[in-house]
Amino acid sequence: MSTMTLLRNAACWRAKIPWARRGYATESSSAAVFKPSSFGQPLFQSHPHLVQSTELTPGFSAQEYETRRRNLMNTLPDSSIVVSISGAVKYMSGQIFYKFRQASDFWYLTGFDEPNSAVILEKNSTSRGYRMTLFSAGKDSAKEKWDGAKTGPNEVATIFQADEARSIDHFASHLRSVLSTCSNVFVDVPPTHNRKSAKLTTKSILNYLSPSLSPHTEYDSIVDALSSSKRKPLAPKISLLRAIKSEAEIRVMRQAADISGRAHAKTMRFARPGLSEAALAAHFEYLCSLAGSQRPAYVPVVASGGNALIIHYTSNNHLIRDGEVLLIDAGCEYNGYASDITRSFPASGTFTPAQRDLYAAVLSAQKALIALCTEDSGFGMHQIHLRTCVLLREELKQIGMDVSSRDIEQTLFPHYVSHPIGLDLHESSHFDRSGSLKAGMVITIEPGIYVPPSSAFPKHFHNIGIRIEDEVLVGKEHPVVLSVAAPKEIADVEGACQGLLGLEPF
Ligand SMILES: [Mn+2]
Repeated sequence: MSTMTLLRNAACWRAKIPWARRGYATESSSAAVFKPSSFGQPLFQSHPHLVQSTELTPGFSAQEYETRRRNLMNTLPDSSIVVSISGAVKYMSGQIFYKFRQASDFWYLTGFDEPNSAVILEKNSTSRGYRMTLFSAGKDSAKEKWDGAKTGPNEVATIFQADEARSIDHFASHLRSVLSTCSNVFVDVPPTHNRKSAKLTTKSILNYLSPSLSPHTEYDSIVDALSSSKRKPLAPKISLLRAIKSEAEIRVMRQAADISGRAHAKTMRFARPGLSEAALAAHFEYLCSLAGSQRPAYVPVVASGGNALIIHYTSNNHLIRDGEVLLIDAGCEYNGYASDITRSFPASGTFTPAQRDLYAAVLSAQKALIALCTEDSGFGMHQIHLRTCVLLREELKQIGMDVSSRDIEQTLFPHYVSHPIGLDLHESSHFDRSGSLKAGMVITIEPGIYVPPSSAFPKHFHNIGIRIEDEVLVGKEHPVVLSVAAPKEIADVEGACQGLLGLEPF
């Protein structure tokens, strides 16, 4: 069946059926879909249960990607080109590969979900403002028999709105040809390279893409060209755009937070003494996958009792005991976007008085901090962090724990209170922590208190770790908590643990 026939048939069927539910849809809409797909990623034509007719990738129109590229090119001087490289398939061991995940910046600019790809954007004076060339693996029937289809060059150009789609084999020569005509090349080290130690060279980029990409002499000449003062880092430019979320991004981030928040509530219900922390992690990830999440956004922390004092506790292999607090820091990735939520709850369903006091202290501080997440507050992330230390100290004093600022910063609350979140869990290392918050940013607010078994602190608080983390959309006047589906007030947390919230099964 030709692609055009396929497109027509899919569109025809689409008009006759009720709108498919997102995520784990089971409707008969799939009857119109030809299997296996002839595309390298879900598209409306191949996966109408995931992608709407107006969308390029789930949740996002082709226009959204065009706007991102335009906004980027508008920030660059004349005679600039942008080179962005796809992610690579990574290997667990030998030939055993991990599930592929696209590089975030490349995904942000293109919506193209195949490895072994690259895009070059050349700023020019056309009405579009730039010329886009998308390079990809293309069709290879022998390979596709093993790995599944890749999108063909004609479809790549049309669907992803490139001026030209070419084989990745032509990337080096094309790059070389455009280098001579431009004054600035915005390009980054591939994400698989260590940013601190790796020297930025085109050679590493090309090797990363494919060792057999082009003759060695061509590598060298491109490396020489890019070693000049022409070369500029691309990531800081894209990071400025990614910091402010569009309406579509906010919608998808809210869905991601909803999936994770509901999974937190149900995992509270599922938890009980005697289970392994691993069972809770499995339960959480299962619920997220079932709701349509593609992967966890990070390795979850499921820490019972004193394990919660380890900030990045991910062994998740102890048994849960009666009377402990459980700390779960977990979130899914949904349609490209991370979610990040932490909840602390009683393993047996009811907090002890000491646990309740400590929880209430952290909760009170957390809510006061969320109220500062507005543009009008004039606060920046770093000021919010400083405020956290003051608030936590005040709250602890009220529950009989008189500690110094030094105790707070070095022992009881040793991590930062916030990070931006979006396509990446920690959205950008280029984020200005001292700059004031702007409407449209999404950041986490995650104060915590972790009390070691030290005589410096009251014995009844020993080995309790509490962290409460929400995702907050910064508004001009009001903050919006995206992660509201996860119970947070003490009555709601205990209610969820005891099965009193009336949660639907999935
Ligand atoms: Mn976080």
